[in-house]
This record gives sequence, structure tokens and C-alpha cells, in this order.
Amino acid sequence: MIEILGRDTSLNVQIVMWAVAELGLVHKRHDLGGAFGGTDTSEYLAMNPNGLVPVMKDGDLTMFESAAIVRYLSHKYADQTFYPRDPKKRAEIDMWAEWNKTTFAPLLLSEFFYPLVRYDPAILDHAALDEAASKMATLATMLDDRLGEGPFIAGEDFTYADIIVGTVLYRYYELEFLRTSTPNIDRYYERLMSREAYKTHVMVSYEPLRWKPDE
Ligand SMILES: N[C@@H](CCC(=O)N[C@@H](CS)C(=O)NCC(=O)O)C(=O)O
Repeated sequence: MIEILGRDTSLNVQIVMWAVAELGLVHKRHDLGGAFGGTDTSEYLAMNPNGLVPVMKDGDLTMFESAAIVRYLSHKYADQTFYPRDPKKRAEIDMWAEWNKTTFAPLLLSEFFYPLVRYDPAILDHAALDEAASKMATLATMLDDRLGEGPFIAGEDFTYADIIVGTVLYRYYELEFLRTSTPNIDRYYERLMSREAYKTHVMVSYEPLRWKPDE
């Protein structure tokens, strides 16, 4: 039984939950982090010294970092299609997974998700939002070009890289900002939304995270 520690509203918990569900693994998730707390205890910090979610336990392995967890689970439990063992094949999709984690998702979260959801709307900087929208457009166009080559990041097949790349798209499309035209990402997102595991584990309302005056 795989255990996942982390609240279901966390993007990085969602990455792991979607993977576990796609792979059909028996699992249990525990609410921790955010309003649930529990991530600052010595017991938790011994599992993840960052005090962040998720943590994943599989037998005697305990690990943090959502994308590393997805790679581990895929390597252990998935077939060649979902997690190519061929170094070149995997490198070609892994760079997009890495790019999403280090470039696309951080821009979306820091410049849109936090200002539009987590912070007091009174301090919203519209000029900064416009500037960020132009940077976001450049990145979205790169992903759009890639997805012009096939229905998924790897081409024909759905892989672990789609999980690492695709999770943040729920927020990308739900947040209210001026998105550039990306017909290939639009179609990709439709494909992801048709997957039960995506609907259940990724399309989770982030309203509980919205800034409230008394916070
Ligand atoms: N790079 C880490 C980032 C983990 C992270 O930032 N987690 C956030 C939620 S998405 C967190 O723990 N926030 C504080 C909390 O929920 O208590 C990963 O991908 O797992």
C-alpha cells in the first residue's frame, strides 16, 4: 500500500495522486499541510526536511519531491510506454517534464496563482500581471509547438511526462488572465480532462486556498 501525505488542493500532491491513479496502485492519502498542518513536527521533518507536501511512502522507501516520486513510481510499476527505458526516448520527454517544473509552472504560480488567488486582491499589480502574461505567452507557445507534433508530450503515447506537465494546466486554464492563442495546448487539455484520474485528482477546486480578509 502506497501512502501519500498531503492535502488534495496541493498541485504537487495532485501530480503524485494522478500518477498513482493512472498506474492503478493501491494507495491512501492523508490530509497534511496548509490548514491541516502537521508538516512542522520532527517526525514529518525527518521525512521531508523542507516541511512541504507531498511525502510518499512505498514499503521501506520514504521520499519527497513530486516529480521524483512520479519517476520512481513509473520506473517501478509502469511499462515501457508510460516510462521509456530507452535513454534517448526518455530524455526527449524528460526535458519537457523538467522544463515544466522549473520554468512554466513556477511562472504561473508566482505571477498568477499567488497574486490572483492567495494574496489580497487590493494589492494586485495589474502592470505586473500584464508583463507576466507576455512572458507566459512565450512559454505557452513553446509548449504549443511541441504539442503540434503529437497528441501527447512523447508523441502518440501518454507518459509520466504528461502527468508532470499536465497537472498545472488546470490552474493555467482556470485562472483569469489573458492567455495567448494555443490551439494545440487547448486540445491537449481537452484530452487530459477526458481522463477519469485527471478529473478526480487534478480538477480539484482551489477555492479553499483563496485569500480571506481575516488571514
Ligand atoms: N518541489 C516540491 C514542492 C513542494 C511544495 O511546494 N509543496 C507545497 C504545496 S504545492 C507546500 O507544501 N505548501 C505548504 C503546505 O501545504 O503546507 C515538490 O514538487 O514536491
